[in-house]
Amino acid sequence: MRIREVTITPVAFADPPLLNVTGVHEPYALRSILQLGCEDGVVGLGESYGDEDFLVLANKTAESLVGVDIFDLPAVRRAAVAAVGGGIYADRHGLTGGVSADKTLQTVYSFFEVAMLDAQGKLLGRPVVDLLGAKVRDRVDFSAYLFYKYAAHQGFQPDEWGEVLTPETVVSSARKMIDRYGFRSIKLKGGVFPPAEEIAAIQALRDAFPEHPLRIDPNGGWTPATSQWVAKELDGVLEYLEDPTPGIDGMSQVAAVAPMPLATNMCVVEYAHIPPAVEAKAVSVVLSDHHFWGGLRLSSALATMCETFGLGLSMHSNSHLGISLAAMVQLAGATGHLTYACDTHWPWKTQDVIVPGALDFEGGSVAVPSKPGLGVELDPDALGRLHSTYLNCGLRRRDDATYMRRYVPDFEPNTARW
Ligand code: GKR
Ligand code: MG
Repeated sequence: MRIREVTITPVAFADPPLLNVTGVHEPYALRSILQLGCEDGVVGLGESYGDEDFLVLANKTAESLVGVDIFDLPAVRRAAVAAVGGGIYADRHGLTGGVSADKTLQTVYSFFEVAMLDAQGKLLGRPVVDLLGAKVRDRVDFSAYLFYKYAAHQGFQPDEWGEVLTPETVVSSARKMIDRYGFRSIKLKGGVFPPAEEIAAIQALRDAFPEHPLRIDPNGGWTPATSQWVAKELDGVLEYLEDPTPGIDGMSQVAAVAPMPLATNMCVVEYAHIPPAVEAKAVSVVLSDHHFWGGLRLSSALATMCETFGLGLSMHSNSHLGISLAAMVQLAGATGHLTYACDTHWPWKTQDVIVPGALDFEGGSVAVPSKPGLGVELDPDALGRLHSTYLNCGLRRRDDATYMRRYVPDFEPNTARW
Protein backbone atom coordinates (compact mmCIF):
# COMPACT_ATOMS: atom_id res chain seq x y z
CA MET A 1 0.00 0.00 0.00
CA ARG A 2 1.42 3.35 -1.04
CA ILE A 3 1.14 6.90 0.24
CA ARG A 4 -1.20 8.94 -1.93
CA GLU A 5 -1.30 12.24 -0.10
CA VAL A 6 0.59 13.92 2.75
CA THR A 7 -1.14 16.67 4.74
CA ILE A 8 0.58 18.64 7.49
CA THR A 9 -1.70 20.94 9.48
CA PRO A 10 -0.28 23.37 12.02
CA VAL A 11 -2.55 23.84 15.02
CA ALA A 12 -2.61 25.99 18.15
CA PHE A 13 -4.36 25.04 21.37
CA ALA A 14 -5.02 26.97 24.58
CA ASP A 15 -2.21 26.59 27.11
CA PRO A 16 -2.11 28.01 30.66
CA PRO A 17 0.63 30.45 31.80
CA LEU A 18 2.99 27.74 33.10
CA LEU A 19 6.36 28.93 34.38
CA ASN A 20 9.78 27.44 33.73
CA VAL A 21 13.39 28.55 33.70
CA THR A 22 13.10 30.20 30.29
CA GLY A 23 9.91 32.13 31.01
CA VAL A 24 6.22 31.36 30.77
CA HIS A 25 4.05 29.44 28.31
CA GLU A 26 2.25 31.65 25.80
CA PRO A 27 -1.57 31.55 25.50
CA TYR A 28 -1.34 28.91 22.76
CA ALA A 29 0.92 25.90 22.28
CA LEU A 30 1.81 25.00 18.68
CA ARG A 31 1.79 21.49 17.22
CA SER A 32 1.69 20.01 13.75
CA ILE A 33 -0.64 17.21 12.78
CA LEU A 34 0.31 14.80 10.00
CA GLN A 35 -2.08 12.76 7.88
CA LEU A 36 -0.55 10.20 5.53
CA GLY A 37 -3.38 9.35 3.15
CA CYS A 38 -2.76 5.90 1.63
CA GLU A 39 -4.34 3.81 -1.08
CA ASP A 40 -7.41 1.95 0.25
CA GLY A 41 -8.33 5.02 2.32
CA VAL A 42 -6.10 4.23 5.32
CA VAL A 43 -4.80 7.41 7.00
CA GLY A 44 -1.71 7.33 9.23
CA LEU A 45 -1.54 10.01 11.94
CA GLY A 46 1.42 11.82 13.45
CA GLU A 47 2.00 14.78 15.76
CA SER A 48 5.06 16.87 16.52
CA TYR A 49 6.31 20.40 17.16
CA GLY A 50 4.51 23.31 15.51
CA ASP A 51 7.36 25.80 15.26
CA GLU A 52 7.80 27.37 11.83
CA ASP A 53 11.36 26.06 11.38
CA PHE A 54 10.21 22.51 12.04
CA LEU A 55 7.29 22.89 9.63
CA VAL A 56 9.63 23.95 6.83
CA LEU A 57 11.68 20.74 7.19
CA ALA A 58 8.59 18.55 7.60
CA ASN A 59 6.91 20.02 4.51
CA LYS A 60 10.08 19.57 2.50
CA THR A 61 10.29 15.91 3.56
CA ALA A 62 6.62 15.41 2.70
CA GLU A 63 7.23 16.48 -0.91
CA SER A 64 9.02 13.22 -1.72
CA LEU A 65 6.75 10.79 0.08
CA VAL A 66 3.91 10.36 -2.39
CA GLY A 67 4.17 6.87 -3.91
CA VAL A 68 6.28 5.46 -1.05
CA ASP A 69 5.15 2.09 0.31
CA ILE A 70 3.93 2.43 3.90
CA PHE A 71 6.42 -0.21 5.08
CA ASP A 72 9.36 1.55 3.44
CA LEU A 73 10.77 3.40 6.42
CA PRO A 74 14.25 3.69 4.82
CA ALA A 75 12.64 5.75 2.04
CA VAL A 76 11.24 8.09 4.69
CA ARG A 77 14.66 8.41 6.27
CA ARG A 78 16.20 9.20 2.88
CA ALA A 79 13.55 11.87 2.31
CA ALA A 80 14.24 13.37 5.74
CA VAL A 81 18.02 13.31 5.15
CA ALA A 82 17.58 15.12 1.83
CA ALA A 83 15.17 17.68 3.29
CA VAL A 84 17.22 18.41 6.39
CA GLY A 85 20.48 18.48 4.40
CA GLY A 86 22.62 18.51 7.54
CA GLY A 87 20.79 21.60 8.81
CA ILE A 88 19.84 22.23 12.40
CA TYR A 89 16.39 22.85 13.78
CA ALA A 90 16.71 24.70 17.09
CA ASP A 91 13.62 24.78 19.27
CA ARG A 92 14.80 28.17 20.60
CA HIS A 93 13.32 27.76 24.09
CA GLY A 94 16.18 25.40 24.92
CA LEU A 95 14.10 23.14 27.18
CA THR A 96 15.00 19.95 25.38
CA GLY A 97 18.74 20.40 25.55
CA GLY A 98 21.33 20.91 22.87
CA VAL A 99 20.66 20.95 19.15
CA SER A 100 22.52 19.19 16.38
CA ALA A 101 22.12 17.96 12.82
CA ASP A 102 21.53 14.42 14.06
CA LYS A 103 18.84 15.47 16.54
CA THR A 104 17.17 17.51 13.79
CA LEU A 105 17.11 14.54 11.45
CA GLN A 106 15.74 12.25 14.16
CA THR A 107 13.04 14.81 14.98
CA VAL A 108 11.86 15.15 11.40
CA TYR A 109 12.05 11.40 10.74
CA SER A 110 10.08 10.60 13.89
CA PHE A 111 7.11 12.71 12.78
CA PHE A 112 6.68 10.51 9.71
CA GLU A 113 7.71 7.21 11.31
CA VAL A 114 4.86 7.37 13.82
CA ALA A 115 2.32 8.01 11.05
CA MET A 116 3.79 5.15 8.97
CA LEU A 117 3.43 2.81 11.96
CA ASP A 118 -0.13 4.01 12.52
CA ALA A 119 -0.95 3.27 8.86
CA GLN A 120 0.81 -0.12 9.01
CA GLY A 121 -1.16 -1.08 12.12
CA LYS A 122 -4.42 0.00 10.52
CA LEU A 123 -3.63 -2.03 7.40
CA LEU A 124 -2.75 -5.12 9.44
CA GLY A 125 -5.54 -4.67 11.97
CA ARG A 126 -3.01 -4.58 14.85
CA PRO A 127 -2.14 -1.89 17.42
CA VAL A 128 1.25 -0.16 17.06
CA VAL A 129 2.38 -1.84 20.30
CA ASP A 130 2.40 -5.14 18.36
CA LEU A 131 4.64 -3.63 15.69
CA LEU A 132 7.09 -2.64 18.43
CA GLY A 133 7.41 -6.16 19.78
CA ALA A 134 4.05 -6.60 21.55
CA LYS A 135 2.58 -5.49 24.83
CA VAL A 136 4.57 -5.97 28.01
CA ARG A 137 2.10 -3.98 30.14
CA ASP A 138 -1.61 -3.26 29.81
CA ARG A 139 -1.45 0.22 31.32
CA VAL A 140 1.16 2.98 31.31
CA ASP A 141 1.77 5.02 34.48
CA PHE A 142 2.17 8.78 34.32
CA SER A 143 3.22 11.31 36.95
CA ALA A 144 1.29 14.42 38.02
CA TYR A 145 3.25 17.19 36.29
CA LEU A 146 2.97 20.31 38.47
CA PHE A 147 3.98 23.80 37.38
CA TYR A 148 4.21 27.14 39.10
CA LYS A 149 1.85 29.35 37.16
CA TYR A 150 0.17 32.71 36.94
CA ALA A 151 -3.59 32.94 37.42
CA ALA A 152 -4.27 34.12 33.88
CA HIS A 153 -2.73 35.14 30.60
CA GLN A 154 -2.77 38.91 30.20
CA GLY A 155 -6.11 39.90 28.68
CA PHE A 156 -7.60 36.41 29.20
CA GLN A 157 -9.97 34.98 31.83
CA PRO A 158 -8.31 33.04 34.68
CA ASP A 159 -8.07 29.30 34.04
CA GLU A 160 -9.41 26.68 36.43
CA TRP A 161 -6.02 26.07 38.11
CA GLY A 162 -5.59 29.60 39.46
CA GLU A 163 -2.30 31.05 40.64
CA VAL A 164 0.34 28.55 41.82
CA LEU A 165 3.32 30.40 43.29
CA THR A 166 3.65 29.06 46.86
CA PRO A 167 4.18 25.66 48.53
CA GLU A 168 0.52 25.74 49.66
CA THR A 169 -0.82 26.27 46.14
CA VAL A 170 1.61 23.71 44.72
CA VAL A 171 0.08 21.19 47.14
CA SER A 172 -3.49 22.20 46.28
CA SER A 173 -2.82 21.91 42.54
CA ALA A 174 -1.32 18.46 43.18
CA ARG A 175 -4.39 17.44 45.14
CA LYS A 176 -6.69 18.56 42.37
CA MET A 177 -4.66 16.79 39.68
CA ILE A 178 -4.39 13.58 41.71
CA ASP A 179 -8.11 13.61 42.60
CA ARG A 180 -8.95 13.94 38.93
CA TYR A 181 -6.43 11.58 37.32
CA GLY A 182 -5.26 9.33 40.17
CA PHE A 183 -1.52 9.96 39.60
CA ARG A 184 0.72 7.99 41.93
CA SER A 185 3.91 10.02 41.52
CA ILE A 186 4.55 13.76 41.27
CA LYS A 187 6.93 15.99 39.29
CA LEU A 188 7.42 19.69 39.97
CA LYS A 189 8.78 21.92 37.23
CA GLY A 190 11.35 24.07 39.03
CA GLY A 191 13.95 26.66 38.02
CA VAL A 192 11.41 29.42 38.63
CA PHE A 193 12.13 30.58 42.20
CA PRO A 194 15.29 30.54 44.29
CA PRO A 195 16.00 26.87 45.11
CA ALA A 196 15.20 27.21 48.83
CA GLU A 197 11.60 28.07 47.89
CA GLU A 198 11.36 25.11 45.57
CA ILE A 199 12.82 22.82 48.25
CA ALA A 200 10.05 24.10 50.56
CA ALA A 201 7.45 23.19 47.92
CA ILE A 202 8.89 19.68 47.61
CA GLN A 203 8.89 19.30 51.41
CA ALA A 204 5.25 20.44 51.47
CA LEU A 205 4.42 17.83 48.80
CA ARG A 206 6.23 15.19 50.84
CA ASP A 207 4.15 16.08 53.93
CA ALA A 208 0.90 16.09 51.96
CA PHE A 209 1.60 12.96 49.89
CA PRO A 210 3.90 10.74 51.96
CA GLU A 211 3.52 7.76 49.62
CA HIS A 212 4.02 9.51 46.25
CA PRO A 213 7.51 9.38 44.69
CA LEU A 214 8.63 12.99 43.96
CA ARG A 215 10.85 14.63 41.34
CA ILE A 216 11.91 18.21 40.62
CA ASP A 217 13.21 19.52 37.28
CA PRO A 218 14.68 23.05 37.05
CA ASN A 219 15.81 22.50 33.43
CA GLY A 220 19.45 23.17 34.26
CA GLY A 221 18.59 26.29 36.29
CA TRP A 222 21.19 25.76 39.02
CA THR A 223 24.96 25.81 39.19
CA PRO A 224 26.69 22.52 40.06
CA ALA A 225 27.38 23.80 43.59
CA THR A 226 23.75 24.81 44.17
CA SER A 227 22.58 21.49 42.73
CA GLN A 228 24.85 19.61 45.14
CA TRP A 229 23.34 21.57 48.03
CA VAL A 230 19.75 20.93 46.85
CA ALA A 231 20.51 17.23 46.39
CA LYS A 232 21.71 17.00 49.99
CA GLU A 233 18.71 18.97 51.31
CA LEU A 234 16.36 16.58 49.52
CA ASP A 235 18.13 13.40 50.57
CA GLY A 236 15.51 10.69 51.05
CA VAL A 237 12.77 12.86 49.50
CA LEU A 238 13.24 12.54 45.73
CA GLU A 239 13.04 9.45 43.54
CA TYR A 240 15.23 11.38 41.09
CA LEU A 241 16.58 14.87 40.52
CA GLU A 242 16.07 15.93 36.90
CA ASP A 243 18.53 18.20 35.03
CA PRO A 244 19.60 20.28 38.02
CA THR A 245 22.49 21.79 36.03
CA PRO A 246 23.44 22.03 32.33
CA GLY A 247 25.82 19.69 30.53
CA ILE A 248 27.38 16.28 31.08
CA ASP A 249 30.32 17.74 33.05
CA GLY A 250 28.11 19.72 35.41
CA MET A 251 25.76 16.78 35.92
CA SER A 252 28.67 14.51 36.69
CA GLN A 253 29.91 16.90 39.41
CA VAL A 254 26.45 16.77 40.98
CA ALA A 255 26.07 13.02 40.54
CA ALA A 256 29.33 12.48 42.42
CA VAL A 257 27.71 13.67 45.65
CA ALA A 258 23.95 13.41 45.08
CA PRO A 259 22.30 10.74 47.22
CA MET A 260 19.54 10.22 44.63
CA PRO A 261 19.71 9.30 40.91
CA LEU A 262 20.04 12.17 38.41
CA ALA A 263 17.77 12.12 35.37
CA THR A 264 17.97 14.06 32.11
CA ASN A 265 16.13 15.12 29.00
CA MET A 266 18.67 17.87 28.35
CA CYS A 267 22.25 16.59 28.46
CA VAL A 268 21.63 13.19 26.83
CA VAL A 269 19.43 13.92 23.83
CA GLU A 270 21.05 11.88 21.10
CA TYR A 271 22.84 8.56 20.79
CA ALA A 272 26.29 10.16 20.64
CA HIS A 273 25.76 11.56 24.16
CA ILE A 274 25.39 8.14 25.75
CA PRO A 275 29.08 7.05 25.80
CA PRO A 276 30.43 10.28 27.37
CA ALA A 277 27.53 10.46 29.85
CA VAL A 278 28.13 6.86 30.92
CA GLU A 279 31.85 7.44 31.18
CA ALA A 280 31.39 10.56 33.31
CA LYS A 281 28.71 8.82 35.45
CA ALA A 282 26.65 11.94 34.81
CA VAL A 283 23.15 10.46 34.86
CA SER A 284 21.33 7.40 36.12
CA VAL A 285 18.05 7.92 34.28
CA VAL A 286 17.39 8.97 30.67
CA LEU A 287 14.07 10.54 29.80
CA SER A 288 13.26 9.30 26.34
CA ASP A 289 11.09 11.29 23.93
CA HIS A 290 10.18 9.67 20.64
CA HIS A 291 9.66 13.11 19.08
CA PHE A 292 13.41 13.72 19.00
CA TRP A 293 14.94 10.26 19.58
CA GLY A 294 14.06 9.16 16.04
CA GLY A 295 10.58 7.71 16.51
CA LEU A 296 9.12 4.70 18.24
CA ARG A 297 11.45 1.98 16.96
CA LEU A 298 14.63 3.87 17.85
CA SER A 299 13.15 4.77 21.23
CA SER A 300 12.73 1.04 21.86
CA ALA A 301 16.41 0.67 20.98
CA LEU A 302 17.21 3.47 23.43
CA ALA A 303 15.51 1.45 26.17
CA THR A 304 17.72 -1.53 25.38
CA MET A 305 20.78 0.68 25.42
CA CYS A 306 19.82 2.12 28.81
CA GLU A 307 19.34 -1.37 30.18
CA THR A 308 22.75 -2.39 28.83
CA PHE A 309 24.48 0.50 30.60
CA GLY A 310 22.49 0.12 33.83
CA LEU A 311 20.57 3.37 33.26
CA GLY A 312 16.92 3.80 34.25
CA LEU A 313 14.39 5.04 31.70
CA SER A 314 11.53 7.48 32.04
CA MET A 315 9.69 9.55 29.43
CA HIS A 316 9.84 13.30 28.76
CA SER A 317 6.89 15.40 27.65
CA ASN A 318 6.18 18.79 26.11
CA SER A 319 2.76 20.41 25.63
CA HIS A 320 1.04 17.88 23.36
CA LEU A 321 -2.24 16.55 22.03
CA GLY A 322 -3.79 13.10 21.80
CA ILE A 323 -1.88 11.68 18.85
CA SER A 324 1.38 12.21 20.73
CA LEU A 325 -0.07 10.69 23.90
CA ALA A 326 -1.25 7.66 21.93
CA ALA A 327 2.25 7.22 20.49
CA MET A 328 3.81 7.58 23.96
CA VAL A 329 1.41 4.99 25.38
CA GLN A 330 1.96 2.52 22.52
CA LEU A 331 5.73 2.87 22.92
CA ALA A 332 5.66 2.53 26.72
CA GLY A 333 3.31 -0.45 26.35
CA ALA A 334 6.03 -2.28 24.42
CA THR A 335 9.00 -1.13 26.52
CA GLY A 336 10.01 -3.65 29.16
CA HIS A 337 12.80 -1.50 30.53
CA LEU A 338 10.73 1.52 31.63
CA THR A 339 11.61 2.13 35.22
CA TYR A 340 9.54 5.20 36.22
CA ALA A 341 6.14 6.74 35.52
CA CYS A 342 6.20 8.86 32.34
CA ASP A 343 5.71 12.64 32.15
CA THR A 344 2.73 14.18 30.41
CA HIS A 345 1.38 17.74 30.05
CA TRP A 346 -2.10 16.23 29.40
CA PRO A 347 -3.90 17.76 32.42
CA TRP A 348 -3.04 21.29 31.30
CA LYS A 349 -4.89 21.25 28.02
CA THR A 350 -8.58 21.72 27.36
CA GLN A 351 -8.66 21.06 23.61
CA ASP A 352 -7.63 18.26 21.28
CA VAL A 353 -7.77 17.03 17.69
CA ILE A 354 -8.79 13.45 18.50
CA VAL A 355 -12.19 11.99 19.30
CA PRO A 356 -12.31 11.81 23.12
CA GLY A 357 -12.44 8.57 25.09
CA ALA A 358 -9.52 6.55 23.71
CA LEU A 359 -6.95 7.63 26.30
CA ASP A 360 -8.70 8.01 29.64
CA PHE A 361 -6.66 8.20 32.84
CA GLU A 362 -7.49 5.92 35.72
CA GLY A 363 -5.26 5.46 38.75
CA GLY A 364 -2.72 7.73 37.03
CA SER A 365 -2.39 5.38 34.09
CA VAL A 366 -3.69 4.98 30.55
CA ALA A 367 -4.64 1.64 29.01
CA VAL A 368 -2.69 0.78 25.87
CA PRO A 369 -5.32 1.08 23.12
CA SER A 370 -5.98 -2.21 21.38
CA LYS A 371 -7.57 -0.77 18.23
CA PRO A 372 -5.49 -0.91 15.04
CA GLY A 373 -2.65 1.60 14.70
CA LEU A 374 -2.24 4.21 17.42
CA GLY A 375 -5.83 3.57 18.47
CA VAL A 376 -7.04 7.17 18.17
CA GLU A 377 -9.31 8.84 15.65
CA LEU A 378 -8.86 12.32 14.23
CA ASP A 379 -11.81 14.70 14.66
CA PRO A 380 -11.76 16.77 11.45
CA ASP A 381 -13.91 19.57 12.94
CA ALA A 382 -11.63 19.88 15.96
CA LEU A 383 -8.59 19.89 13.64
CA GLY A 384 -10.20 22.69 11.62
CA ARG A 385 -10.91 24.71 14.75
CA LEU A 386 -7.37 24.42 16.10
CA HIS A 387 -5.94 25.22 12.67
CA SER A 388 -8.05 28.41 12.61
CA THR A 389 -6.67 29.25 16.05
CA TYR A 390 -3.19 28.77 14.61
CA LEU A 391 -3.92 31.08 11.70
CA ASN A 392 -5.41 33.75 13.97
CA CYS A 393 -3.16 33.61 17.05
CA GLY A 394 -0.10 35.04 15.34
CA LEU A 395 2.34 32.71 17.12
CA ARG A 396 4.76 30.89 14.84
CA ARG A 397 7.35 29.59 17.28
CA ARG A 398 7.42 28.97 20.99
CA ASP A 399 9.12 31.82 22.83
CA ASP A 400 8.53 31.68 26.59
CA ALA A 401 11.20 34.30 27.32
CA THR A 402 9.82 37.17 25.25
CA TYR A 403 6.32 36.50 26.56
CA MET A 404 7.66 36.46 30.15
CA ARG A 405 8.83 40.06 29.75
CA ARG A 406 5.20 41.15 29.73
CA TYR A 407 5.07 39.99 33.34
CA VAL A 408 8.69 40.67 34.37
CA PRO A 409 10.13 43.34 32.04
CA ASP A 410 13.80 42.67 32.84
CA PHE A 411 13.51 38.86 32.70
CA GLU A 412 16.57 37.11 31.28
CA PRO A 413 16.46 33.36 30.67
CA ASN A 414 19.73 32.05 31.94
CA THR A 415 20.45 28.50 32.88
CA ALA A 416 22.46 27.86 36.03
CA ARG A 417 21.39 31.27 37.32
CA TRP A 418 21.13 30.11 40.94
O1 GKR B 1 6.47 22.73 29.30
O2 GKR B 1 7.65 24.32 30.23
C1 GKR B 1 7.50 23.15 29.85
C2 GKR B 1 8.60 22.15 30.14
O3 GKR B 1 9.68 22.78 30.76
C3 GKR B 1 9.02 21.42 28.89
O4 GKR B 1 9.18 22.30 27.84
C4 GKR B 1 10.26 20.61 29.09
O5 GKR B 1 10.79 20.23 27.88
O6 GKR B 1 8.86 19.19 30.41
C5 GKR B 1 10.05 19.34 29.84
C6 GKR B 1 11.17 18.86 30.71
O7 GKR B 1 10.97 17.88 31.38
O8 GKR B 1 12.25 19.42 30.68
MG1 MG C 1 13.05 17.75 32.07
